Amino acid sequence: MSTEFILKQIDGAVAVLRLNRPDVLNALNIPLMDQLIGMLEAIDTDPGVRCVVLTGNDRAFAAGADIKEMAEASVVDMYERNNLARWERIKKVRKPIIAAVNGFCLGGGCELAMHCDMIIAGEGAQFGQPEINIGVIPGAGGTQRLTREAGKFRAMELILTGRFFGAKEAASIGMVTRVVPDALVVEESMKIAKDIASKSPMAVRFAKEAVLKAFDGTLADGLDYERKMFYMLFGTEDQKEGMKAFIEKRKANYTGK
Ligand code: DAK
Repeated sequence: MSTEFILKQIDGAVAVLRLNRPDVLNALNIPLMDQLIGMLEAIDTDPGVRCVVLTGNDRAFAAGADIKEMAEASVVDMYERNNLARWERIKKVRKPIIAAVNGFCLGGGCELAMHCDMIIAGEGAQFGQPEINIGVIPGAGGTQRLTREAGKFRAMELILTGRFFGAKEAASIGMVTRVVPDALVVEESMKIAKDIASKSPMAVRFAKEAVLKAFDGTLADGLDYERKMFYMLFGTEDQKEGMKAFIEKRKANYTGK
């Protein structure tokens, strides 16, 4: 079901979630974040949904956290709001999330896109971590995630100047999966989502977990983790079905078992 700030649509095994505060360029206030997290967590336990497309509108994916909600806050207020816990919950969603980005994707909006597993951007999309312009710094992982993609020297320039950068530049630093014409952003994202939704759900889940391991800990830990996940998939019917289908030259029918 849709909520005030998140419109939900189901298309086969793909859920499309649309951020919906158009008057303020989808600024991420606490109710929007709570509604988004509630929906993602419900989807995570819904066997009917295998992939999520998260999008905004033509003008904005999201122009950041809601500045009006934070402007007068004290350190204690910010601490009590415990926003970090909200972002941690997004990080824990196990199903793949594709960010379909048009327009502004700034500050917390850019960090939200970077919490997703892929970013499909329209040619006109504008990314940025402009927090420095309002006297703060990225607060939802931007200094870490952007730096891992862009490297120290490019991330430093983007974060210290807060300048916006386009989809092509974002792709050149590795934080955008693919740049497509603006009008095709959701369509292209849906194509990828449907392709993912046709795979073995367990294999998809383990693959996402294993890829994300590359960002925590050491290479050796990541390799060890990947190997264990790989072996575990041999306990699923989908692995048997997938390999059998290959040998029999037919399309696999994955059941998630
Ligand atoms: N917050 C609140 N309202 C916003 C907003 C935002 N981030 N961005 C835009 N709006 C509102 C504008 O105030 C305006 O509202 P009205 O004046 O009509 O009431 C409406 O959206 C349309 O915006 P503009 O009139 O400004 O539209 P323009 O096309 O002229 O400019 C713009 C578009 C995107 C260049 C401009 O709106 C802009 O610079 N927006 C702010 C971008 C920004 O600085 N974003 C970063 C915000 S700080 C944390 C987690 C995350 C964060 C912090 C902590 N924890 C876990 C602790 C994240 C922080 C941030 O994202």
